[in-house]
Amino acid sequence: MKKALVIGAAGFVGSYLIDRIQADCGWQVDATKMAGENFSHRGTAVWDLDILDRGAVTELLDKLRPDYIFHLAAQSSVALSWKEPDLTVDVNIRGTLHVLDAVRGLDYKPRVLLIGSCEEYGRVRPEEVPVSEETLLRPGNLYAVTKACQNMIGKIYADAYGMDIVSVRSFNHVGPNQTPVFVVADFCRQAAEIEAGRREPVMRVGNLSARRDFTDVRDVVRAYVLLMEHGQAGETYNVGSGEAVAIAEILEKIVSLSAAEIRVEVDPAKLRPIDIPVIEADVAKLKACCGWKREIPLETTIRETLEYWRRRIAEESGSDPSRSDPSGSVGKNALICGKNV
Ligand code: A2R
Repeated sequence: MKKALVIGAAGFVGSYLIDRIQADCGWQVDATKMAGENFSHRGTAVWDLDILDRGAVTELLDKLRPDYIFHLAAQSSVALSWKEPDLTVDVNIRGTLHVLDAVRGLDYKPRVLLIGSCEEYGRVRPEEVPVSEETLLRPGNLYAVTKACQNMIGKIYADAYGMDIVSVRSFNHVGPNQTPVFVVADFCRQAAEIEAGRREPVMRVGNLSARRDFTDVRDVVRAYVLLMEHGQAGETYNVGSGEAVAIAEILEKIVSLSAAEIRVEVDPAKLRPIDIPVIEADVAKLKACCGWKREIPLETTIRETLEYWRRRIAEESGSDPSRSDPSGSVGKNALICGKNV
């Protein structure tokens, strides 16, 4: 039986990815987490691993000898990268180097999938949208720089050492269980807290005009598995829906799904030092490689994410979520988001 290793499985994507691998591939799955993290998954052996510990990475790979390595471990927040530049550079660049060097030292050639980001494209010009993999990288923040660097290291290792490395640039992925550092989860949590009476009826938002390409995390991990099976070594593939949506539209959808009266206010703390107006994926290369296309509409993802936060807030406060929205999920008070900003 083939063996897959998911490095950094305790984050948002890990469980979804393992579910997909188990459903589609029949591979044995091992996973790693940080020592302080709580993570378990049915049918999966979980190992503690800090990718900054070069020796530990080598030791684990020698022991497990996986055929497929999904490298998810990262400092994945743009916002945190402004506050913790050392950590971001260390984990995303040095940590990746440790993984690739450990793979290089093996006496066989596992396939590695490196997970990059649309942020690598950075200050995309209007004529470059939708963004293909060949677009010049102009990273606009430190997280983006580290992911661009990871991608380049992957390419160098694939070419120089003949390693079997495939890279992706993932556009925004969303869904239940994402940390509210990210925008859809943040808005859904705020809406659920307002419905539950746990905060004043004001949604605090950052830059609403930015347009981003959002894909359900379950569609994203399906692309990862397909690329692991069919991607070309040394190549990079965009993973996204191919359709950018304004943050304002997402906010409007969430507010319209909410049972509560919600006012919208800009919170200066949520405005990033540099923001980029539009990022949208050209996914022709991904489609040509493995026939992937989005299956879950954004509206479904938003609805499920809001439901997730309602359940979570209700669990935290020991109350029944149906009391705040007797109709189920669709609310009555749609609000034009720009209006109150
Ligand atoms: O930062 P934590 O404690 O949440 O842990 C994250 C973990 N991680 C590490 N793992 C091993 N050694 C390290 N030195 C280290 N530092 C952080 O990687 C977290 O459990 C995992 C990444 O999960 P998330 O931050 O939730 O990212 P997500 O959404 O699962 O995305 C996975 C990949 C990343 O490469 C993103 O940059 C890309 O997809 O969008």
